[in-house]
Amino acid sequence: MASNHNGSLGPSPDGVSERQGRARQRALAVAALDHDDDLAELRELLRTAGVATVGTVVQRREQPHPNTYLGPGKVEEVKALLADLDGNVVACDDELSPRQERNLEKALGVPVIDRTAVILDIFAGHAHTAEGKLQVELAQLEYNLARMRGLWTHLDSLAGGVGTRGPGPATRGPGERQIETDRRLARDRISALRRRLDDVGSSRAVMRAERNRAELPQVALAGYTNAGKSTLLNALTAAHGDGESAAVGVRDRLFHTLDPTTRTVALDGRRVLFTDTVGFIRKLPHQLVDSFGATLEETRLADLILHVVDASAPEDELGEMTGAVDAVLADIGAGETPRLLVLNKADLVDDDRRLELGLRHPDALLTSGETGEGLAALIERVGEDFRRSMRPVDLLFPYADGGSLAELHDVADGLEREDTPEGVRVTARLPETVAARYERFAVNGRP
Ligand SMILES: Nc1nc2c(ncn2[C@@H]2O[C@H](COP(=O)(O)OP(=O)(O)OP(=O)(O)O)[C@@H](O)[C@H]2O)c(=O)[nH]1
Ligand SMILES: [Mg+2]
Repeated sequence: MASNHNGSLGPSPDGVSERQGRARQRALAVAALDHDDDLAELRELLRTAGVATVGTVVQRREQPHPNTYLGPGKVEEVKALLADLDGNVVACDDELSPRQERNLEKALGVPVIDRTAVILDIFAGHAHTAEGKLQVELAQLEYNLARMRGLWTHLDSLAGGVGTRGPGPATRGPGERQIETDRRLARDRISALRRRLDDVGSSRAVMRAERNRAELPQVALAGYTNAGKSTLLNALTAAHGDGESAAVGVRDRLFHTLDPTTRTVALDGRRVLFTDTVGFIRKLPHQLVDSFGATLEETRLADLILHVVDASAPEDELGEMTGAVDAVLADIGAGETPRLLVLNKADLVDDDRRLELGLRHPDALLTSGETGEGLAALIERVGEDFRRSMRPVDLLFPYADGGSLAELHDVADGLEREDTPEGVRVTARLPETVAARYERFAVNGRP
């Protein structure tokens, strides 16, 4: 029987080995890096995409080779290893240029996929809502559009072979016309997708405007994929929610959550909205950041970001993960939003490491979505953050705007009201961001 070359990954519910006995796709994972690495993350990505990893090759070099990603000697080594391990695809840990991809495929004789293609493939498999599917398709099309040159060369040489048309240097072969058609089709589809996403985006904006009218403070759970964001949201809503919402899906696989979910959480008498959304990763494909703009907007517009990280990861990995998340947050325009570091999966951390984490991240909170440890402290801390940002407001609500006043009770501190001929005069303390939303009711132009 064929053996499972999955190494330390072992069988899993997603494991290809379990489903088919032998994986159809058997990848050799390769990387050009300036440091040593066991490519654990790339293997995990491949596993999530349903591809078995039969071996890994890391070449230490400052920069990937411009033509072939790996140097010529390493390419030969990979070729030999593919034969030894019976691999049928090569997966690279970076996004390849179309040229690198083409040259590598030619040299190795097997399909070459890059990190971006693997991530896009996972997203495609995990998208459930109409919006999620549109966003992923857009990202995939943009990725493919840059790569159709490969197809062109291939078709052109094929055409020359069958002799349908003289492939002389001045003539345009059928391959070239084919690629032009493909490109045009892809561009048309891209504009159609953009338009549809704009429509979805504006209905999302309407929903958001409705939420904003409720004036509730908004907290976004952001962080590396698989850090436990959805588990935390479930634990928080179970303990402090309105008791009405279904649990968010949780699984030990990368990018399980793609679509944002918002839940109400009670915070010493006031209500706050928590949103769980798509996770980030190192070298997150820019096509995804672009096409997931509407989804990431939820994070960008939050009053507070809880940056959730898997505290059971070794220190250097933890640093890399938080760095990657900080970079994406800056990228999407959320760099200035107040942020709280949440070290999750505390139940997997021993006493020594707890001490070290406390010293290295004195402002962070240690939580476990699994055992509930630290959740009360987290709620307390979020409340404290909002209270600290509170400022006094002096507002006048015309009688016609009674609704807005009712909602104010949910978020205000020390609210006092007085009926006047012009409307209800209110003094209270409000979180800074919420106060800004009430600007229009300010007395004397001073909220
Ligand atoms: N031991 C332990 N496991 C946890 C904890 N929180 C989450 N997990 C596990 O970690 C895995 C990922 O959890 P999720 O909540 O799906 O993580 P996520 O950040 O939402 O992941 P994506 O949506 O894929 O980005 C699941 O197998 C969870 O059961 C925790 O506090 N302790
Ligand atoms: Mg999730």
